[in-house]
Amino acid sequence: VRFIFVAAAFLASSAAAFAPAASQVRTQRFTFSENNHVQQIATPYFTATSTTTSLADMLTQTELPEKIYLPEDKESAKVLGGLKIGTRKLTVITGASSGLGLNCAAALSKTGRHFVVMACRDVEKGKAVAKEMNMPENSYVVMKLELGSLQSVRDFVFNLKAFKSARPVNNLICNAAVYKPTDPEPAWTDDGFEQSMGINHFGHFLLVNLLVDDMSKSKDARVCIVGSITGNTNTVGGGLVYPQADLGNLQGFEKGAKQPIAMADGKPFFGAKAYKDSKVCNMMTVSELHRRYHESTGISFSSMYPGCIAETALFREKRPWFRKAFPWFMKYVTGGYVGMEEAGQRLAQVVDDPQCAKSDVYWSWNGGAQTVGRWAEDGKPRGAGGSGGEIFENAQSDAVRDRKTAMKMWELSVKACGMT
Ligand code: NDP
Ligand code: PMR
Repeated sequence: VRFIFVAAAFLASSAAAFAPAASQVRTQRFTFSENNHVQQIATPYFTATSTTTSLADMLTQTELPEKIYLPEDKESAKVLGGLKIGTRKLTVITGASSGLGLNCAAALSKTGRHFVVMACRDVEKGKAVAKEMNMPENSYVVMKLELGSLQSVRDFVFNLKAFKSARPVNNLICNAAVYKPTDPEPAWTDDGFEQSMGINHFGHFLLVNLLVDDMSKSKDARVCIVGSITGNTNTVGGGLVYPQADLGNLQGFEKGAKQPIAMADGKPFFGAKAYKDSKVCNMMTVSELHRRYHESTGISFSSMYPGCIAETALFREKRPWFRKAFPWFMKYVTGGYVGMEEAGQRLAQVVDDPQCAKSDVYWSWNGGAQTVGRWAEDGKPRGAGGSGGEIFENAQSDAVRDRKTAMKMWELSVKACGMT
């Protein structure tokens, strides 16, 4: 796979987008009222006639405002969304401004097979890091998405639809996350969810649901929600290391999952556990999406564990000694360490490789130390995820596969996100 990426990177960088089919391109100018809603639509201000610059060039150079409110009429929507993606797949990835997401976005953009929408909470950071990673121009766009606000999720979907016009989204990767192991008190999202659950689960839950319909129009559409070994209690990392993920009977979700309720099980706030619980919800969402929509839409839903990417900003709250020792421990003791670049390629593989078209799979890689004893009773290999491994269909813990809890989680998440 790495081979393909490298080869495709060459192709992507040499392909000069495409010659413009139409010679005239217009975009619309909008003025915004105080609450950022469109007030007045001015006449087209950008008219270009060109046979030398590609259409894609012109339109990616046109800055997209954070919020675009389009008029109802389809003609204008078509013009603003006129960026030519060509035959490339339209791939949306959240949290593309750092770590796994950024490396995945870079890997995909360099294949020449994907036009990447980098959905970032900090657009300027997204643009800067995309440049640092040498992502080919015209292979991506950075759009605002703050997952800690359901309104921002809705705005993002609105803007994305305007931007891409009628063309369906091919791939959606829900990658963004926060981990708050040292916070003594919970922090809250705009909607009053505890942040780990709000950002990692609820924001993505709404996002996927808002895009399923659109994605059903594309062939070989894939949704991947990033999971983790630490949310699976059938692993050493998730089963032996305190605290374990446990949604209980979802008592906290039943009470609305909002301030002052911090945990899914309704118990007092525990940051490290909140992250692991959110990963369980991520993985359960995948199996419920599969059950509800795979047959009717053809979309493949999957989750994955990239390996322990011990040097990412996910561990920003951890003390300096931990951040130093953790990669070493993962490399030399557990064998579960994987570098950011390789992890990014793994995530990219899940949406790009024909081998990964199957739905309802939890993908993992066999690198590093094998887990042994009761963790491998069914004889299935359970690699710790370290570098150099082969992809395989991993088995999730019974708690993650528990249908009854997954259905309840789904229904309560629908309510919490105001989708009823
Ligand atoms: P990073 O912290 O490097 O990346 C997280 C990304 O999420 C960043 O781009 C961050 O934006 C973004 N993000 C955070 N909060 C929000 C928000 N409110 N709205 C929108 N975007 C937000 O961590 P990783 O790359 O390590 O994590 C990526 C995924 O991989 C996560 O789902 C994590 O659970 C999973 N994972 C990670 C493992 C690891 O060992 N690191 C192991 C297993 C799974 P910004 O750049 O602005 O901070
Ligand atoms: Mg863990 C094969 C053993 C293994 C693997 C694959 C991981 C992955 N971890 C393993 C074992 C251990 N860890 C052991 C034996 C210990 C006790 C020393 C240990 C400790 C530990 C800590 C304190 N591990 C951690 C932490 C974190 O703060 C990380 C975490 O839980 O974040 C939620 C973490 C992780 N260990 C992993 C992975 C992948 C993580 C990080 C992130 C994640 O799940 O997203």
